[in-house]
Amino acid sequence: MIPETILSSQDLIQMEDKYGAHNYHPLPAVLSRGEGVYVWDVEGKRYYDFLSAYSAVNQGHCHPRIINALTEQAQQLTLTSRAFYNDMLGKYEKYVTEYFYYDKVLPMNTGVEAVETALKLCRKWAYEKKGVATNEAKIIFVSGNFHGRTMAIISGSVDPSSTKGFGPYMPGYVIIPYNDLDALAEALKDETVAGFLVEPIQGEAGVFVPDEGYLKKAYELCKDNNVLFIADEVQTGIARTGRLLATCGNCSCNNGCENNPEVKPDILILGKAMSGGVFPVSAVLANDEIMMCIKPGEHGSTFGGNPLACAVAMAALDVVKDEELAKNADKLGAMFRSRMQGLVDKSDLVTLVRGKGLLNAILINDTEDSSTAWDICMALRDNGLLAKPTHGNIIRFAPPLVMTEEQLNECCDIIENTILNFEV
Ligand code: IF1
Repeated sequence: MIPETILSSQDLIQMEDKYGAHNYHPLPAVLSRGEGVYVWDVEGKRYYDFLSAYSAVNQGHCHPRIINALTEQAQQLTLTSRAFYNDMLGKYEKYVTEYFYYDKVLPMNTGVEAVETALKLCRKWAYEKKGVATNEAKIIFVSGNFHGRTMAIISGSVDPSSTKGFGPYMPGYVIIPYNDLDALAEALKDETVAGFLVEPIQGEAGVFVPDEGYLKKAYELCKDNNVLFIADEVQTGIARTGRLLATCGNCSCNNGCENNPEVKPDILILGKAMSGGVFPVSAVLANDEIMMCIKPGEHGSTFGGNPLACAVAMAALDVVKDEELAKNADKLGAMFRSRMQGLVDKSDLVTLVRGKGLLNAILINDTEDSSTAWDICMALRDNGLLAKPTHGNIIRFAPPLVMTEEQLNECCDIIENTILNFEV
């Protein structure tokens, strides 16, 4: 064992570089502690976290209620597998289905597993209920999507960094442009189409918000054609965009919009903040007509729905409601975009701000292959705020939703000062 005390940030970065696969390119900040909206590096420097582990830490780092649920349950029972019953799963299933207004849940661990699960469920439904001929079912993806990194999921991606060198790909997909209802209507003419998979806001694409009404109309088109509308809310869900789900109506009632949902996905996919970033917890929700198409032995996971995950997820979702995080994200998001709009007016470097709730991005006035956005993120880091560029010239801003107005204003000051003092 190497004694912990002698390892600097530089040592730890070198260690990862030497012993870990090079499948990421992290910003050089080596974090060792987190609390609420803050993280600290190994040298003790404090930062505002504006990534929130890609929206997994909506409830803030190490939320005491969630950590308490974790440690209490960890001393009782952590895993039984689904070969036996346990005293947490049923309680969690009741809790989560009532929370999101679905008949049933299928618990998984990571986001991509939940997306795979949703696609399997959709295919099964196509053969059992819609009457699609064996092995003929198709699923519509949209370009610019990000749903994870397994072989089945990258097969629906158009991003070369996701796909190149990993073929052959899974058949049975149709890829159409995002935010294009005509293309969807056209693709839906094929009667073997079983499902339409979509992110309500595209995260990886650089926080791309579709036109007002796109989701609702897309949903109606799916209904007209007996096609399942599958929402990947792994990133947009759990209050991130200023409502519990991004598919909810245009309000911040924080109660699941059971009365008047803008769109009620036939299959809802959740992950990330289901656990407040404590533990991998994902879920697929659907009503009986769809979910009951999967029978015992046809799908599962050793860790899916384990007692620890159940305890953590219930605490994490309690926090979202009790602390009214959707409302806070809605209010702070509007403040953030208005401050950033001010920056767009003042600086030639920032051309646009977009987003919803606390899922936002700014566009940097430079080419995709320039290092400007990265360099700005390095300067932000030096000034105590962590964010990451995407697509070279976009910076995503997604702080924990437990932020206060005062903290948000301080963060906007940091971003403003950094950018106004930045020299290309
Ligand atoms: C990484 C982005 C975020 C997702 C949606 C499923 C998954 C994700 C809508 C899979 C994952 C991540 C993972 C991440 C980068 C990232 C991301 F930049 F690609 F767009 F969040 F902003 N559906 N998103 O966004 O979930 O299996 O990872 O739990 O590090 O690759 P997972």
